[in-house]
Amino acid sequence: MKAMRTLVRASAMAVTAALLTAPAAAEDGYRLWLRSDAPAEGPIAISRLGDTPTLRLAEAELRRDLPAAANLPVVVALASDPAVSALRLPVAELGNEGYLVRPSSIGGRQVLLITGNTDRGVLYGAFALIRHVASGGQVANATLRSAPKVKLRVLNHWDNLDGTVERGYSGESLWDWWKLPDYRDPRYTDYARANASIGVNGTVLNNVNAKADSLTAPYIAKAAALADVFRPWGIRVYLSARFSAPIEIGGLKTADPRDPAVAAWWKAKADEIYRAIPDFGGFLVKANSEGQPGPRDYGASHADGANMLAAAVKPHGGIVMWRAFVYADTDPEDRAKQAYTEFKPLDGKFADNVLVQVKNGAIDFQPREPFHPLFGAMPKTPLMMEFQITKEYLGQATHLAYLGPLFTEVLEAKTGRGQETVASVVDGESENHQLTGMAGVANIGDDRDWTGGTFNQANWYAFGRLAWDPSLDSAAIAREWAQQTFGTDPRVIGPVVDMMMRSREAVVDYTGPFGLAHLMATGHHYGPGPWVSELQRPEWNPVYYHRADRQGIGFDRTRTGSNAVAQYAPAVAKLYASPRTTPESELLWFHHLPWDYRLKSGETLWDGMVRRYDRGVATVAAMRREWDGLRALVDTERWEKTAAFLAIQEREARWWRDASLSYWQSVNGLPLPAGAAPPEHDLAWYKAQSYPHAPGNPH
Ligand code: BDP
Repeated sequence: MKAMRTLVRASAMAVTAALLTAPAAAEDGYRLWLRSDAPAEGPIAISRLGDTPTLRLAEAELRRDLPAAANLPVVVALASDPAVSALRLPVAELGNEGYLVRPSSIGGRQVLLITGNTDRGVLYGAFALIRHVASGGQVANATLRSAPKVKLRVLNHWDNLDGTVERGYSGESLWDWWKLPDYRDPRYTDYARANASIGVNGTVLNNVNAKADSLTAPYIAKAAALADVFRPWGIRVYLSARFSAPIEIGGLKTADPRDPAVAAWWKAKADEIYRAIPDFGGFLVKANSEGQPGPRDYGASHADGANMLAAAVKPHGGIVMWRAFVYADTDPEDRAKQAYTEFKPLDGKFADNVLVQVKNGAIDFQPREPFHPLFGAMPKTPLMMEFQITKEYLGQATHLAYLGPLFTEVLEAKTGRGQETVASVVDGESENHQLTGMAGVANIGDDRDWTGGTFNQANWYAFGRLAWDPSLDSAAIAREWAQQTFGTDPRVIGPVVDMMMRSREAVVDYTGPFGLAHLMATGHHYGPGPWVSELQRPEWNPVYYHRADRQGIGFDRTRTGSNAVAQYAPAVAKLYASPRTTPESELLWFHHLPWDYRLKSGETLWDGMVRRYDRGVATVAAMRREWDGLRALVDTERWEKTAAFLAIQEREARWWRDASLSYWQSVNGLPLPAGAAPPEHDLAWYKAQSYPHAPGNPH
């Protein structure tokens, strides 16, 4: 009996001890990369000079996130504060969003000063210090300075008013339009905080496939409520505008941008929006693309449409982001050429508050695309980069694909005009544009961990960091994200960064190597469908892109084909003109080659393709093993979710490989090279797979 009592007491003590050491809540990913709690031993000395809502947030963030062990008092202050201006620090080059963090002497005391020319700059400085400390740096010797290279750093939410998200794989929309404006979910604040921590300063609330309703008074009031929440975090709201709204909600007979009544309607609409949202950012427009209305419906140009809207927001300081993602069913031209053909002649015709928003590649966010030929081709027009953070074509929510290398590969690409890079076009350096921007199609939803999986958070993070500074290194971003997300233990960080840095290339390998693209299934775009050929518009069919036949595979975009290569500057066009000088990673994007074409490795194209598919699957298997090794070092909930996702990814990588190979074999009749495993099923089986309820599908 006594022994029993002792045992009970002992186990009760064990439970109590466990409770004391366990975190207050399980780590479910909600806190993203901002994982510190208020220091247990009381906050370090933090003082704030000046008082604005944003300065107060900067102070609160430091109190919440800096470790108690920090051994230097911290002062947050505007550079214009007399105590700071007396120091004569080099603050001019910080602009209105940059920050400076450095040990200084204020009022005879040694402190760590966080300053900027605006309170937003100070807030970014506070987050920079938190990032520095969370990735292993010290408070005492922190010396950090940075100013954003890109002015508009904007998320594009493809969120619908009914709560669904087009190409969203993380639950429903974060915006509860129905309960807005009365109920402001605290999550809106957490969203703004996360964005501010990585420098995002704008958000387009609604889908580019827009409904006119979002421009009606009730929805303007709802957007205004969100803008109120976001404002102190330095974030402006923008709206996608449906070009035909004057007809749908304005009672006009036309939306012709040259009609004065249409222009007057938009002007009045802009005035109405600015009364509710004085710092409204402006409009994003998808026009004459995939069934959306636009100026071409009236024989007017994209510049006519953009400039008419630009005039409406101009008196209020607003801008228009006009998308170049256009292609038409009536146009037999290579889809990859159409945006350039349409927009290049308009260079110099856009108003000065218009940015043309260009996707990173000429087709559509594929796992790999050469940079869009418009970059470098419209020197008189600010071109805004559009990346897709949500991984529509890279395995959606469950595949681990860190997009940092995809983003930097495009940004670092040379346009062929001297030393110009895509980044220098986007950040304005190349042509000295002041209005610059980068957009990322958001991967955020109402899932508890925001993005449907821990590693998807890294893509949101990397987008923000690269929008701030497109010259950052993707591995360095992976490392700082991983340290903030999992802690600084090198036994974790090494494998995590390694997995991340291999992941995107693995997706390229198992979905379509050597520059193949657009091979996915129809509608939901989930899984393989290289055989699809019966869709109404030719360029909706994968066969349009790969052009595989008994002799060879690939899209000839040289002079003997569509001549899309001529859209690049001569130095780049020359490289792409020959398969020998085209990077092998982009080979079949530009060339139709025989299956027995000799790769640089000496093997045939076909053997090389099979090897890439196998390499992709093998890399995912290796990533799984690496993650397995971290079981004891990562909190259970996040570890298990990622482990389950990696198992899905490995299965689906095999599916992609096997389905693709069995289809290619049905076309080329070639055997697999020695040692390659035959596909698990026959082609008919792969073709029969159907997923009517896959998420993110537009409806
Ligand atoms: C494609 C998506 C489609 C979007 C379109 C766009 O499949 O849902 O509406 O891009 O960017 O990638 O407008």
